[in-house]
Amino acid sequence: MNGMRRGALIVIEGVDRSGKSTQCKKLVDSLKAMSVNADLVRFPDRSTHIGGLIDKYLKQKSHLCDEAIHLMFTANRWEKKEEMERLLKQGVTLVVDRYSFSGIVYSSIKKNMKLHWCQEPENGLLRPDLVFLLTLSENEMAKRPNFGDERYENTETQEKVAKAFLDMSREQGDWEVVPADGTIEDVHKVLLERAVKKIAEVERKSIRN
Ligand code: 2DT
Ligand code: MG
Repeated sequence: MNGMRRGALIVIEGVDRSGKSTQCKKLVDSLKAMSVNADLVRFPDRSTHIGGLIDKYLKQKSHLCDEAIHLMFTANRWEKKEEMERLLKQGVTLVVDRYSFSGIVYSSIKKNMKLHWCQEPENGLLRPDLVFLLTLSENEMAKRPNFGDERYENTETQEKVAKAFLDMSREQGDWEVVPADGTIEDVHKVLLERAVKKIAEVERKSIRN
């Protein structure tokens, strides 16, 4: 990498309303304020052609079988891989709002969808350096009931998603489970501290697949 420092790939995962999007934005803003080159990425990226099909599906304006929509979400990550890799190599740290883990979790909780089958097409995408899983207590989840009317925005799905994320976190390195019941600022402080450490730790290492 002849002296160039690469950016870190940092993912934030969690159930709906756990504060992912807020935390992603704050993390990027704070990193920038510290003169760290950083950018926000979010999945699904609804701005691409594939993303448009995903958007219609989520808004319940179209129906797709579980396998087909799963592969669309994955394809939506594959189509961004090259650009993400280029940015990382240029030294830009990417803070990613949902990634493969949302893809695997939201699909594999469906009837007849096997975890292994869901995992397979994700292999070969860029591997994150750090994954934050924001968790909510049951009590706090019940206090944030403002669901929208997209698919998956219901209590039953969210409970399954929360459990599946926790199961997944036990099998992976590079994951930090962060209780997110607290204030936006408290959670932000934890994420920023861990992210800054990780950015320094990986800047001379190669990007992982
Ligand atoms: P947002 O509310 O964050 O826009 O997400 N989802 C997301 C999947 O089912 N598979 C995926 O690969 C990704 C990234 C989670 C919209 C919904 O899309 C789900 C919630
Ligand atoms: Mg949502």
